[in-house]
Amino acid sequence: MENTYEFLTSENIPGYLGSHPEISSVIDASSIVEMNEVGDGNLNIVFIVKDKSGKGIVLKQALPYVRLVGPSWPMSADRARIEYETTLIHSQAAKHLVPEIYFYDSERYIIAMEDLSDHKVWRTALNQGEINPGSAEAIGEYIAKVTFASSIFGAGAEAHKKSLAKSINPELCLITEDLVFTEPYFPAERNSYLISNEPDAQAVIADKQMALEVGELKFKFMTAAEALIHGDLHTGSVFVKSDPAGKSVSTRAFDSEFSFYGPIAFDIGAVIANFYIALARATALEREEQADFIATLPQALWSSFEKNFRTLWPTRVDKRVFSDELLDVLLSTWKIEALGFAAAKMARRIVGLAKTSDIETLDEDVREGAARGVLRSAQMVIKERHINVDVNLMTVKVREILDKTRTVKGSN
Ligand code: SR1
Ligand code: MG
Repeated sequence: MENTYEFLTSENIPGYLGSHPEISSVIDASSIVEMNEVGDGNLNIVFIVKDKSGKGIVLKQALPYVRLVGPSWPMSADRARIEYETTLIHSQAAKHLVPEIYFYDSERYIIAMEDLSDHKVWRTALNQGEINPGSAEAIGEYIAKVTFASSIFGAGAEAHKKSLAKSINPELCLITEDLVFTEPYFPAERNSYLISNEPDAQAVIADKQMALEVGELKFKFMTAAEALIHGDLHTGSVFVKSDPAGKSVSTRAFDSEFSFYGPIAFDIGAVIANFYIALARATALEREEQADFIATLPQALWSSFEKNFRTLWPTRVDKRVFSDELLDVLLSTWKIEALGFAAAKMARRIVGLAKTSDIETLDEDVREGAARGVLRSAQMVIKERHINVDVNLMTVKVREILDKTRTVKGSN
């Protein structure tokens, strides 16, 4: 049944929208002039649809398989429901930081949502050399608000358990368990990299301390049902809109289909990893001003998360055992975990399946050094996090590695 539903096409979209009168104020289905398939993720079909007055809507449909690989890798389309429900739950805590949802079609696994095409995917903006002050702080606020609200601190024991039961997402969690927490550290069929990076990938596989650290993080990922996290919060899952001076005026986290009850630090680490990957690109391309800016983002993200979580703390459900001292302990623990998750997310994007355009679009000669730098930084961060919990200091060390491993055009 799940595999037999009709997929969206530019032929059937006008009729489909016409059959949903509840969105008649969002878009005029009788005057559709543009339908662009823009799905650049690994899993779904995404159309941006515009009417003749310029009003738009996004239709996102989950396929019954992984788009990146094709029908040979079947995947439950129920992930669309997870994304829909999580976006609604997250919007209760941080409405201005997620897209608006118009409806969910449970028969065809389609989410109709706000057209944010006046925004840019943050990864694209960073790849183009942009500087977007304010977005790291906004994402720190998003993580703090949605995790606090869905945790036992914000939701209370019963609501936490009920929400947890509705949000289990075993298939997509398994992707993360395999691609982030297993395959990069062992010889695996789906791993790939430049031949010149073979020694770097082998060094990761030979790094027994790293494998141990990753094992601990994987256990945490699989068992710590702390809050309803986004689950795949990289810079490709964030939209930014900046004013002409570059200041972010709107930041939205989207694409939460990997959402489940997991460790709060996982989303923080995922974003930090992608800042370090963006830093590797900026370093490789000698974009010094941008690299200086990107280097401020990990701390900006963490500080905003901490500030927002601390602000919410007095509203927690049970103040007897969940004391102010406990909050300090939790924040220290989450910072160390976030750096660990960041390291695992860095390694996976270089060695494992599903890479990032930040690195992949670099010329091979330049890519070699950037990829090496990200891998060596991941090996450093995952171990140093236990003794160096200063995010800025960690970034300085990552930068030193990236500067040292940089390769230039014609170096091979
Ligand atoms: C097969 S899915 C590969 C990756 O794409 C998503 O963005 C997640 O990061 C996943 O690991
Ligand atoms: Mg995605």
